[in-house]
Amino acid sequence: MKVGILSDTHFGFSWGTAREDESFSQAADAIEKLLKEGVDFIILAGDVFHVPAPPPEIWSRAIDVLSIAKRQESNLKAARSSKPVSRLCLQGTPIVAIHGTHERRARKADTALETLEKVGLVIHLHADTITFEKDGERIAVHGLSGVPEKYTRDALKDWSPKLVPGARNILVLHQNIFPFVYSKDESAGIQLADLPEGFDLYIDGHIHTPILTNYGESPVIISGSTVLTQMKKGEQGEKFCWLYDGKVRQIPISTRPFFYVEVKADNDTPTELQKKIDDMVLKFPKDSLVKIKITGRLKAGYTSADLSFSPKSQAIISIDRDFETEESLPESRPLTETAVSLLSSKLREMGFKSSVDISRLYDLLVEGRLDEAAKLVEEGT
Ligand SMILES: [Mn+2]
Repeated sequence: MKVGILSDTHFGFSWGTAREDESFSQAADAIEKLLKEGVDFIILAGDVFHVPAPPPEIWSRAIDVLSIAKRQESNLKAARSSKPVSRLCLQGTPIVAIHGTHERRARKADTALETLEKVGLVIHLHADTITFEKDGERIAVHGLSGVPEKYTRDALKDWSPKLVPGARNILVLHQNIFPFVYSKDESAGIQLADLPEGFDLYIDGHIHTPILTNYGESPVIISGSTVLTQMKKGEQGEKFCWLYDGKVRQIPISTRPFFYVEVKADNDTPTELQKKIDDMVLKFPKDSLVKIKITGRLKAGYTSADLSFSPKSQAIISIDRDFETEESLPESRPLTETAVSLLSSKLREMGFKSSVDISRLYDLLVEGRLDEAAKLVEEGT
């Protein structure tokens, strides 16, 4: 059997901007390439959508993309699974998906992936295992959807996925794994050595830069995103989908070209700096993505607040004006994590006990389930 792998499609990323098609077209390219390779099923390792409750127009585009896999029949059987799997889900080339940090909702609310599962577009795993069979060969996919980083270790321990004998076993996660973290401001709940042993392949979503490494004898695929969400220097490389048939192969996907450039302000006035940038941006191809990081210093008396230009270019330009500090804040840390950490520190200041599950409290507040939120607070104080 051949397995296709992709992750972090972030459907709906940059919706309403010049980049709104990218998340869909690049994921579609990945799925089409995998089908062309004749994969029997596809693993999608989380952050399928960019937001937990996308509007109908994003659903519509996402359904178009995921339906591509329905066009090619792979005649798989689900030999065994820890949850019921409808026949609809097995039609075409099945997509097995876990949800990520961007789709997480309050404990009892459906994630977008549960809805996709109801219409047969994905098989959603959360601490679940499904074993596929074809021509006497078996592959077991064990998936744990994204959990807050500090609970990764406990979630893995509580679940304790059991290897299926006589099958190739694949473990799928959506977590930070040290040292392959998302940004230096984020923590990782586990390192490679904390992964359960004995799987033939490990797949991790969440980290947007693709990495292929090893855990013991087994490959670890950090799939990387299919769309560029961060515009960091390290993200200038290619984006991939992956093939696994006992061996691992990367397949580059067609992406919008991205360039990261640094421009040094050498005691320039804003007008002088603008001229430098205007001249430089001319060389970038139409519709490419360019991030300009300004370094150095402006002429005395000027600050970055005096820079208000938008250079004329056929490329899509984004300028980092915050150049007095060398390192800027991470741009794309999921908003939820920032909000939860703010809420957590505020509550601690107010004397809340650490036993309150802040992450759950936040989810309940966002969902407007105030009675349950109040109950949770009472329990924890
Ligand atoms: Mn992601």
